[in-house]
Amino acid sequence: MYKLTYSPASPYVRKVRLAGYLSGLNDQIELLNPDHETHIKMKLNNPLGKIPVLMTPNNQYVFDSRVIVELLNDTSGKLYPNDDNKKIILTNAALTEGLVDSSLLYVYSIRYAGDQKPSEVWQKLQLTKIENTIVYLDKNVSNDFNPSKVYISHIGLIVALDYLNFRKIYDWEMKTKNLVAWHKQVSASMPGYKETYPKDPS
Ligand SMILES: N[C@@H](CCC(=O)N[C@@H](CS)C(=O)NCC(=O)O)C(=O)O
Repeated sequence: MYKLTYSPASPYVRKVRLAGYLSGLNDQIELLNPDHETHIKMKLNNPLGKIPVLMTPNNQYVFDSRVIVELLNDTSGKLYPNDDNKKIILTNAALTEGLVDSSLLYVYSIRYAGDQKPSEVWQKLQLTKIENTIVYLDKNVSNDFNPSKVYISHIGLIVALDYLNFRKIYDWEMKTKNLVAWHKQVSASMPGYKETYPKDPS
């Protein structure tokens, strides 16, 4: 069995879980809650103190989420093709990762402001990156979605869009007809979509 540090709200953990579903490896991934002794040990193995960390069946620790995705792809070959499209798909996935990074930096600007007011300059910087990326994606998202060709770039975008809604950071659905249609279609055919939808820890 693989072991994965779990949090129901983490977009990076969700990405790995969806990659597990798409790889057909979900049944082999045990989710460990934050208070689980092994979760704590695994997290300590990443000096950055971040999740996700994956423990392989031969007890190797792997992070971050991008490397875990690579590992799952090495095992399944299902997350990106090994041809000329690989770089395009990984570049698209990197863009969605940046969307999540900016979203999390926005959330942390509030969470870790202590008794200070969050920096408006910082928040505006992140919101501008988010807005520019959403406008770009609405223009460039493909309208001829093929359900048999779901890759890590699709997972990344679904995770990023749902996280924006979950944390109410930016209303991306307001002016993006293409992206809204894309989300509807892709989420309906993505294995594990509902099971992994973000929620606050209970
Ligand atoms: N680049 C990392 C980012 C992981 C990350 O930032 N995870 C968040 C949870 S969603 C975290 O652990 N935050 C705690 C911290 O930054 O100290 C990845 O792709 O795994």
